[in-house]
Amino acid sequence: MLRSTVIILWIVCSIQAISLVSLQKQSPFQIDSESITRQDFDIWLSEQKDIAFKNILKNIGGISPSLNTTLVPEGVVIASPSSEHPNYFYQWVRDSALTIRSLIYHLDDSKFDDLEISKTIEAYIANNHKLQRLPNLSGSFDDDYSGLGEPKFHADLTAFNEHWGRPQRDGPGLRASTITSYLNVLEKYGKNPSHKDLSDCKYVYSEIIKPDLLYIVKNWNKSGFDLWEEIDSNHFFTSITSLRAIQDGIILYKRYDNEDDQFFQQLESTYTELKNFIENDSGFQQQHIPYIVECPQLLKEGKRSGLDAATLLGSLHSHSLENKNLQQVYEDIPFDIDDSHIINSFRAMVADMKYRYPVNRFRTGFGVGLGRYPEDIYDGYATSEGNPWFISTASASEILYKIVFKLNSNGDDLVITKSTKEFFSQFIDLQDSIEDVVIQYGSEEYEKVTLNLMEYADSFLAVIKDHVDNSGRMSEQFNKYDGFMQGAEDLTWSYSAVWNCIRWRGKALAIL
Ligand SMILES: *[C@@H]1O[C@H](CO)[C@@H](O)[C@H](O)[C@H]1NC(C)=O
Ligand SMILES: *[C@@H]1O[C@H](CO)[C@@H](O)[C@H](O)[C@H]1NC(C)=O
Ligand SMILES: *[C@@H]1O[C@H](CO)[C@@H](O)[C@H](O)[C@H]1NC(C)=O
Ligand SMILES: CC(=O)N[C@H]1CO[C@H](CO)[C@@H](O)[C@@H]1O
Repeated sequence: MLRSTVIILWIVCSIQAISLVSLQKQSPFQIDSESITRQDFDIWLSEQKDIAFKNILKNIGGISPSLNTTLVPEGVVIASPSSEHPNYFYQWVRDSALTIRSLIYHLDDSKFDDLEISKTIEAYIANNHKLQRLPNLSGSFDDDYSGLGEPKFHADLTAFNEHWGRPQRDGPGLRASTITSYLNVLEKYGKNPSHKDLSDCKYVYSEIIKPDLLYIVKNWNKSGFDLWEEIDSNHFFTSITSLRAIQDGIILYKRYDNEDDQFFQQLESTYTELKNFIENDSGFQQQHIPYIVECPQLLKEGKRSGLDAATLLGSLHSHSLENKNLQQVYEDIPFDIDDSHIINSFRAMVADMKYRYPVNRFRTGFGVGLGRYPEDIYDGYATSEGNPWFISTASASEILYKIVFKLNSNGDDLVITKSTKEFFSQFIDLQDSIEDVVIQYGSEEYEKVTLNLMEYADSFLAVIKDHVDNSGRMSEQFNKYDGFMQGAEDLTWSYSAVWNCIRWRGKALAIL
């Protein structure tokens, strides 16, 4: 933890007359000397980006210096090396797909000049061909692809046959979109897969991506467990990431297939129906609620507000600003990062969690640590009280960097409407105008909003800086009272989310 946070803690402890002994409590990973440079934000960012990437690789079989490939074969992404209290030593379809995306971005950034990484990605793809076909408690491959809804497997590529929240229907779409991104990168650099089990791109499409798409076609309107594995219902994250996968499928079909008319029609009608579901029938959008309701059933039952970091993650992972072409491909998918519902989900999360989590109270006016959802009671080991998470905090920050990037790279005017006014009034004086305000691209005001947004985004990364340990390591959560990390150590997804965020900061800065 950063010294200033320690000082704040000191004040809190003094006020509450708590023994200063509590300040001696060490983060489980604390080492003797400070090895990261917290006092200089820019230096910290570049160190932390590097540390995050190295720690992603440490959790992937084959490329990891510390994992035994008998237990964790090449290309297998474990969620965390923690095998007890809690046991996250498994491969989740979702966590793996999202983590591999970071590797794909890195590979593209390197102009496909990192063969160890492409080898790892291809091993991941080949493993998933096996996982798809493993009979499991969600079902099997032959039985209508129902086994593709299985959320997690043992690290050694065998089925996990114990009680769990299953099926989780986001897995097939996330995996299909991740592998699509890899095929796109191969195309871009004129490459072919080199893994012995992946003969060519068309094979990857028809044997691995297509079954996942068929799963979505058959199951998109059924209930399933959410990304937090708790609630069997309809979920925004699942629906929006599945819609992206179907869009990916439509493009891949034209590139590699063109023979299976019936399948193409299924993709097109699923796209239309799922989009209509998301926009109209699901209840994700409701008339008097400015934010996305992640799980409408829970709102209806009076159990939750609907606010959830899953909404921010869903928006981020169903769109792309990697290049103009991809931006266009996903343009028709609703709820991009600059949509008023996403912006208001962000705003409402901040408004809630700023006071919900005591560690945030001293950060008045700036970024705060964000958790999963206000009603959360999972503390990383069992149920007690929810805490801020690295994934949520980094994703919020990434959204802000992407808003800046999208506006400035397109040279768009910033149009502030009634529904985004409250958010943008933090960055520019909007007086009491009731009409839409248009801030012209290139104007002085535009630059001011841009810089203020960047500063605001940075202030969320600064929260992360204050809560990582002295080696830049990250667990799942940080305690809402004392700020020390807890939950699964070295959570792969934490590293991936923070790496993505720092990468987007760089991309936004580069175009300003
Ligand atoms: C890897 O694990 C296997 C199975 O437990 C064991 O037999 C082998 O010795 C281990 N290899 C190394 C290098 O530790
Ligand atoms: C899901 O879609 C199928 C096919 O269109 C339809 O038969 C079924 O009634 C739908 N189920 C729900 C719960 O909407
Ligand atoms: C949602 O409903 C509106 C109003 O009925 C309609 O115009 C729109 O096309 C629908 N969206 C989709 C994706 O069908
Ligand atoms: C429906 C189905 O095929 N279920 C199988 C899931 O996997 C377990 C063990 O791997 C089998 O026992 C089930 O029959």
